[in-house]
Amino acid sequence: MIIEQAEVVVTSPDRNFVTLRLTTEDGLVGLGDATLNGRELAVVAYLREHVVPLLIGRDAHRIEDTWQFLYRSAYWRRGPVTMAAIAAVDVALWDLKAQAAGMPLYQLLGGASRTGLLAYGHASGRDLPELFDSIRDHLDQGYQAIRVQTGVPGLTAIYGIASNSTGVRYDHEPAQRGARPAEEDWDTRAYLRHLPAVFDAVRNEFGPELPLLHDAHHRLTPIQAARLGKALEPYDLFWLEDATPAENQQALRLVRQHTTTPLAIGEIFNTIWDYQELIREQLIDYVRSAVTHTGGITHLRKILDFAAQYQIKSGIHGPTDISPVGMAAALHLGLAIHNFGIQEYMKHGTRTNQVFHQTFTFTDGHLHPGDHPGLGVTLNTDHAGTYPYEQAYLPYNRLTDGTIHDW
Ligand code: GCO
Ligand code: MG
Repeated sequence: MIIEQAEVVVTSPDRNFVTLRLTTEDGLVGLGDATLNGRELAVVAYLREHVVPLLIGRDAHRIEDTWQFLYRSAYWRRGPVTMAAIAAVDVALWDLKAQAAGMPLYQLLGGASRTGLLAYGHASGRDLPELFDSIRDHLDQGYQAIRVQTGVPGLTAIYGIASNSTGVRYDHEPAQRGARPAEEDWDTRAYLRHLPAVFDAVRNEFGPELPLLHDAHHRLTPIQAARLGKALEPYDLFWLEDATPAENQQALRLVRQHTTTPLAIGEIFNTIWDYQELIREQLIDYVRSAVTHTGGITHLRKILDFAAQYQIKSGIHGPTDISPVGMAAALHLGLAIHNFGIQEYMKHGTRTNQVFHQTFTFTDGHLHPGDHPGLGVTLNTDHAGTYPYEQAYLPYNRLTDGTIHDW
C-alpha cells in the first residue's frame, strides 16, 4: 500500500478547514484533519513544504513507524502546528488501513465497547430566558447532556455566548472572518458572582438528572478556580473545563484540594507530556484533547490508555473547528476504548456537510461512526474548491482596565 499522492486541501465552507488527502498506488484515498483554528496556514505550510515530500513512496501500512519518523526526525518536537500535521498523516493512514481491511476503523482499534457515544451540545444565552430556550432547543434535538455558558451582567462579549462586534449571537463559531481578531471583555469577579446563580436556576428549571457541563476557558487563577468548583458543587456538574490556563499542571493540584467538582482539561495540549503530572497524580477526571491536535489516533490512544490506569476518562474535543474528518476519528476511537467519558458535538453547517460526506449517526443523544470501511468520510474536492481560504481569527480578551487576559 504505497503512498503515491499527498495533497493538502484548504476549504472554507462555513469556516476554514485543512485536510490531508493521501492516495495509494492501488487507488485508496485516506483523509486526515489538520485544522488549527486561526493558524490554519501554518499547518498547511508545514505539511506541504516539509511532510508531503517525505510521504510519497512510503508504505501506508506502517503507521507507528511513520508517526515516530515524523515526530523524531523533525528534531523540533511537540507544539500545535507539528502535532496537527502529524495527526493529519496518522488519521489518513488509519483511514487507509481500515479501508484496505474492509472494516470501519473502530474494528481495527479493538471493536465497539459500547453501542453509542453520549454527546454534549453547547447551550448558551445572554440571560436566563435566552439560555433556557437554548437548553430546550438542544433537548428537542435529542441531546442528553448540555454545556451551559451564560452572559455576565456588565460584560458585552464573552466566550461561548455570542455577541460579536455586530451583536449577532453565535452558537457555533468563535473564530470570525476578517483581518483582525475581535476584542471581547472579561471580569473574573463578576463572573464568579454570577455563575452559581445561573446553575441554580438551570437545576430548578430542568431538574437534577440532566448532565450539565461548563467551560471556564482558561480564565481563572488556581484559587479562583478552587472557589468556583466549590460554589458549583451543589449543582452536580458533569465537569468544569479549563478552569485554569493549561501550561501550569501544578495549578490543578490546588484546585483539586478544594473541590469535588470533576475537572476536564487539555483541548490545547498536544502530547502526553502535557498530561504527565495531571494523570499520574489524578488531578483531572477527563482528557479533552482532540485527535486533530494531539498527534492523531496513535498518540491520543496512548494518552487515554495511560489515563485509564487512573480512572480518568475521555472527553474528546469536538467543536466546529474539528472537521468532519477529525470528528469521525474521535468517534471511532471513542467507540473502541474502555474509558470513554463523553463526546463534545456541535453540529457543522450545511455547506460543510456538502463538502464532507459523512456516515455517522446521532440518535437519542448518542453518536455512532457508522459501519463503512475506514473513517466513513469522503471529501468532495469540487465542492471544496468553491470555498477558498478566508482569513479568520479567534477573539482575544481585555479586562476592564485594558489589560490583555487569557481568552
Ligand atoms: C470547546 C472549546 C472551543 C474552543 C475552540 C477554539 O470546549 O469546545 O473551548 O470552543 O474555544 O475550539 O478553536
Ligand atoms: Mg473548551
